[in-house]
Amino acid sequence: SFGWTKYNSLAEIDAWLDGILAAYPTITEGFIVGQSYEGRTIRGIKISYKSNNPGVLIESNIHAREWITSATATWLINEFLTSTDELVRDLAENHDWYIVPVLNVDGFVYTHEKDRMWRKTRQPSEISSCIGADPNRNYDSHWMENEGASSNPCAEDYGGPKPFSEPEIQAMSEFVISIKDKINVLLAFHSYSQLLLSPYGHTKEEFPPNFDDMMEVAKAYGDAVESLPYGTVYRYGSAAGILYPASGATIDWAYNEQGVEISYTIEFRDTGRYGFILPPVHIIPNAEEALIGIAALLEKCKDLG
Ligand code: 0X9
Ligand code: ZN
Ligand code: ZN
Repeated sequence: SFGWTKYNSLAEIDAWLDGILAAYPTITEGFIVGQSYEGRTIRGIKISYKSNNPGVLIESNIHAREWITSATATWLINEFLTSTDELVRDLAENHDWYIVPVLNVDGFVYTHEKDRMWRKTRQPSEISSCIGADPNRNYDSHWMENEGASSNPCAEDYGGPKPFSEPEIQAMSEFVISIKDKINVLLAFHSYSQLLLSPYGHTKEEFPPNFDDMMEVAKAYGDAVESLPYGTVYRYGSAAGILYPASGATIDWAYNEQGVEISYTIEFRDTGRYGFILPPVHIIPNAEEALIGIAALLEKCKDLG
């Protein structure tokens, strides 16, 4: 059964989502991003308390093994709908939320049933017996440039045979385009390392025009997390600058090609002790950090105009 003291299967998440949509029919709306290679439905939920709110898009579990991301995304959905805390109510009611808890549905099911450490999609390659591409290298923005992805189908960061070759990423790109005039913030949930990563991903030689603003926004997130009693610390910078070059990622495509001005990768807990196999006792603390961090991030965006 569904809960946040354990990690849930895709079937459990889908059933829980159905329950939420049925319980909050006026505030929530289900949407379909598209179909995966194996024919699963990629689902999302819009939460909207009133019209003309600024929109925030959360993409989660694009990497199959990063289970803390969908656990956190579902916890946030629940908080936005049920919390009586004033900060959470303000956050929930003054934004329109578009949340995709599990984007890489095939990979996610595969991590539950076959290989806990699977990262990529599950679409076979035409040139190799290795399966899948890195969905976070498959967007059409500086695709495969600057050693930001591998052309080897067996590599974990294989960019795919062409941009948007993966049906999940083609579908997500169409969904982003369909709502891009309604959103100015995109948050891509990943794990692990406790980082806030801004564009650019494809080069560390250049920085985006609003880089200083994005760093202020990231600092606000990190400071908010540090205000909690857990002692968790986040570092921040551009993706290529403080992590490694990675081209064709969601946030870079949304920022570079679609004009989404605040576009962040958030790498959740931990810093490597457990890595992707983060024990479930971390779910709620991590989600609390995400909640207070996102609240501070959006508040800072508002201040900056
Ligand atoms: O490599 C990735 O895709 C992300 N790290 S992870 O360990 N979750 O795989 C980081 C992506 C950040 N880079 C860009 N946005 N370009
Ligand atoms: Zn380029
Ligand atoms: Zn990831």
